[in-house]
Amino acid sequence: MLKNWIVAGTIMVMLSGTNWAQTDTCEVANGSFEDDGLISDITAQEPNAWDVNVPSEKFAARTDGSWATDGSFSLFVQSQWFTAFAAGDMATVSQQVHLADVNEITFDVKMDTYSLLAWDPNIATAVMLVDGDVVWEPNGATSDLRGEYLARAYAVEDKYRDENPHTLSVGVRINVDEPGLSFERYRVRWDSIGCTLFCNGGGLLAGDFNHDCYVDINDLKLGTAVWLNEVPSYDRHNLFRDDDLPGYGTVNFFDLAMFADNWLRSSYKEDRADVVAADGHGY
Ligand SMILES: [Ca+2]
Ligand SMILES: [Ca+2]
Repeated sequence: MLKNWIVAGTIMVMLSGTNWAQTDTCEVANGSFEDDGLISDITAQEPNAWDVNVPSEKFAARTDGSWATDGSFSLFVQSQWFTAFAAGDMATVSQQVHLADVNEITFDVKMDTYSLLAWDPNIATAVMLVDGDVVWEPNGATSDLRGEYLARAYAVEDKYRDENPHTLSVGVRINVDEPGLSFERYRVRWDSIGCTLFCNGGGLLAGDFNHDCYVDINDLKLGTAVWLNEVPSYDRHNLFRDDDLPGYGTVNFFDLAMFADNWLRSSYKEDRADVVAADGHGY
């Protein structure tokens, strides 16, 4: 009996020393939209765990098998055509999540148009929101948003990392007033929505480019490899963004200063104090 307790205790110590995700505090229910199979109209039948907010005169949404990165199904949301829109019109699905120890919300998105013409980012976009605020949308520096956005992540900002439930939403948003009739359908597919804990929930530090919970020589090597390069704003090496031009940043001394602030620091939750956290930009 005593021997069993010693074995169990040893395993618990080993587990507590790992930085693997703790699924009990990081969960998006039915984040892969597999629970229900095909739903031809989610305003008539909500996908398990998700609340639907899809104004059906302007949008349509379903779960289907036309594209999936996990399992067989994904969420498909599209704008209606021959319809008038106001800037800010949205179609979303939402659920309550606990983010206290969550560092990233991860997901895959595909965006395309019915006509196969370019997707102008000024007209519409895919959006992820927390508590109604947009926290991720694809980089607007491109003139055509069509494409697959795989293994994307929103780094959860500290303001959401508390004990309160927060509303996570995904969908599509119209960005312009379209008083006449729209002759395009903007189509977004979402799949594999999940979450990640880093460093026992302590989060990643600015400059921890290899995600091992320390800022050290290995990260410096990764940073110097892009030194003075022009990179997209969301690039993880672009730590300081106040000097960015729209859509682009340069990895320079401003970024190095933030990197240096975290030099040789650990971000394990138990070690964490007065550190500079990676900010909320996705990558
Ligand atoms: Ca799926
Ligand atoms: Ca590191």
